[in-house]
Amino acid sequence: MLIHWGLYSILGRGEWVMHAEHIPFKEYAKLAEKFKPSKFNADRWVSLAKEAGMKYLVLTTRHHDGFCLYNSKVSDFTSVKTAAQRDFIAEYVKACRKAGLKVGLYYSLGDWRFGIPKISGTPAQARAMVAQAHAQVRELMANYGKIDLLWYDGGWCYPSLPDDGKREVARFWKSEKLNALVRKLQPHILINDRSGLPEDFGTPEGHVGAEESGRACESCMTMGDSYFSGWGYIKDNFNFKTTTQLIQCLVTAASGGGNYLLNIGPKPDGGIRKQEVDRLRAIGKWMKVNGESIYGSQRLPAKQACIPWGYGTFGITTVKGNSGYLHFFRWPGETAVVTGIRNRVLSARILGSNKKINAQQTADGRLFLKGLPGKPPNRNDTVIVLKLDRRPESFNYADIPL
Ligand code: FHN
Repeated sequence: MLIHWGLYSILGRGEWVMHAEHIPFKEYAKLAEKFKPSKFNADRWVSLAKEAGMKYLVLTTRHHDGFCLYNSKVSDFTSVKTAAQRDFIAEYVKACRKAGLKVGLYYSLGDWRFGIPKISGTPAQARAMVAQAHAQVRELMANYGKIDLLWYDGGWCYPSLPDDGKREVARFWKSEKLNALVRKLQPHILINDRSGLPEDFGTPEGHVGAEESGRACESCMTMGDSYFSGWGYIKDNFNFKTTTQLIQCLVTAASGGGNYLLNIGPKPDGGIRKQEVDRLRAIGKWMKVNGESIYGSQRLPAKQACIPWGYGTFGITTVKGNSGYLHFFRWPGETAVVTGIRNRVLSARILGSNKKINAQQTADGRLFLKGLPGKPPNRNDTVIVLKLDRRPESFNYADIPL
């Protein structure tokens, strides 16, 4: 679960509202005197993530607007030194650990109060912004116990990144030095790829992507519409993705061996919108039955994956060990035909049922699954698990006597 929450939530027009509406900082900063979230309860946020089957959370410690949800000694623009008088990050990390979930912290390197280098602001302001980033990342890594994931953002500083874009960003933020400090303070931590360095995992945004084989990947996405800056609370935006779409994104990420980081934008009082709660609970209900097809999923080795199983018919496949999980987004009725499987199928059954399915294979690699229910047991995604004779293998097109 990714959570975007801060002063911008009060205005209810997305997390970029200060910049997008050219709100003078002095005017925007007054919001801090109204930020007294009466319904903020970290345990409730964390338990909802757990109910959805999620294994970790990532909460904004500071977004581009500069307002810190934690006790920073190098800024007065924090939730501890203004009306709320609370260290929300301290409450959040405690709740994650109590629930047995991993702790992720989102930190925006960029801070609009210092301008945007090469667009606005002076070199002195740019240097001060870098110094703030190093000091605040040190605070977050040193003062809040074991942190499992550091999710940088806002490293972009340029209107159009020069050819060596990422290296330029890493040079500007002194990211090698910064991340060496992070790993010294938190030796086991995972760092994302948004400080200008590749570090531990890639972060496709707004769509499900994959990194080159062997590199970890985490696709992040809003639950509402994907239009720009839909991560923070938007009061009157009802363009939410359906539960089916969200589950299909989760499955697609898992089919590539990646994670899916799904965002919510809590209301200014700390409450969570019904649209988000309903979808998280529905995902959790599906995960209770089908989680084994997601957790620990691997990716078919690239050389073998030239025919994704059942390509173009029922949906998508996730694999783990000697099992293949056929995710039926479209239900075929009483008989399904699945192509591309090179393995011998030892058994087949619908997850959530103990009833074995009649599975017959032909020499040209087609699998017939017979005696299925006429209607899909789960309209979002019904999963059929195949126990296989060895690690999953696909046919190549050249092998198929078409
Ligand atoms: O500008 C931010 C945006 O507000 C949001 O935080 C997303 C989340 O991945 N990251 C940046 C846009 O890429």
